[in-house]
Amino acid sequence: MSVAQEKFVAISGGVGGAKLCLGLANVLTADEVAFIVNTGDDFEHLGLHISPDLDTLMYTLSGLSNRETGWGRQHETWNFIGALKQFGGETWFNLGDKDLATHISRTQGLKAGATLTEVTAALARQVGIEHAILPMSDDPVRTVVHTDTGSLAFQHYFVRDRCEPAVTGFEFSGGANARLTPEIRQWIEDPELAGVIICPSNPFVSIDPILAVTEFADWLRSTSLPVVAVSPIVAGRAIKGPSAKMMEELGIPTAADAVAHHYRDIIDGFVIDQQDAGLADRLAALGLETTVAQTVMVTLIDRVELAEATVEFLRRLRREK
Ligand code: FO1
Repeated sequence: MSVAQEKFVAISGGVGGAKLCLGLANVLTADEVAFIVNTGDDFEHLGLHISPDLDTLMYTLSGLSNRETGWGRQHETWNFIGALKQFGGETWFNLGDKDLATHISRTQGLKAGATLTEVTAALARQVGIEHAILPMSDDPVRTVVHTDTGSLAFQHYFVRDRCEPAVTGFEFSGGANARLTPEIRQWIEDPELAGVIICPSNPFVSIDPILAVTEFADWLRSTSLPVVAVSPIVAGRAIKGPSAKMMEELGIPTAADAVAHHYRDIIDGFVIDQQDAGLADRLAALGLETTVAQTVMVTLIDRVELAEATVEFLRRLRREK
């Protein structure tokens, strides 16, 4: 008889989300938490299938990540991209020599007929990760960024054009037909599942693509389990990345409660930073439970403590349901 366990799933994309996932991986075992990750940033580049958010989480959980950028590997060298430049190749997307091995291994696995979930599991295992890193779907979903100067593939917007164009909207092509994977289904149908965490990722280009997988969004909206989100906005600013800039361009107030409003039909609770404690009343008006924590994660302890506070919040909501 297995000891009755509580299991959780966390949905994440980008560098900010990966920080909380690292905290959760330090608080919960591989049987207790799984990470459902955005693949809307994926693209074919130089003949390789590149999955940036899967790699950011893999490198973060394994301790291999570049601490300054949050993406790519530490102790990286750039001989390949330097040589490619000499041949006039595309060098706007910086591929480090060690990082290249990840993309080549993934591309070979996919070409051999493995699913993105299977390839990701093999790579993660080979760098010593026990927790499940689950792509949101094995079917392609691609984030398209609509801007005042036209539509852009995500990496063209984010890296090549450095998030400069003003966004007018987003599209997640393939989302409607993208199926949930058996691996995710196993976690969300597990009777021991106790709650869902939306990590402090960019709501528009890291979380919304995951919600574009219709089967998953339908389950999130219908589950009686508590769902909480951790605000990616603190005191009107994004910790990292273009979340606040996008909100301004979309005419949305750059405030934590505006993010809660964005998630209003799927969340029961919202985690805000101490600096935003004054927003608790506005969140209550949205019908949301709120908990105040330090959501700015600088150290590993910050990551662990935010993870603990978030899990405790879910437990409280579960008891109150
Ligand atoms: N982000 C950049 O801003 N510049 C880059 O040159 C870059 C290269 C890169 C290579 C591999 C990888 O996995 C991620 C990379 N990223 C880069 C981050 C990438 O754009 C991600 O999509 C963002 O982290 C947003 O999720």
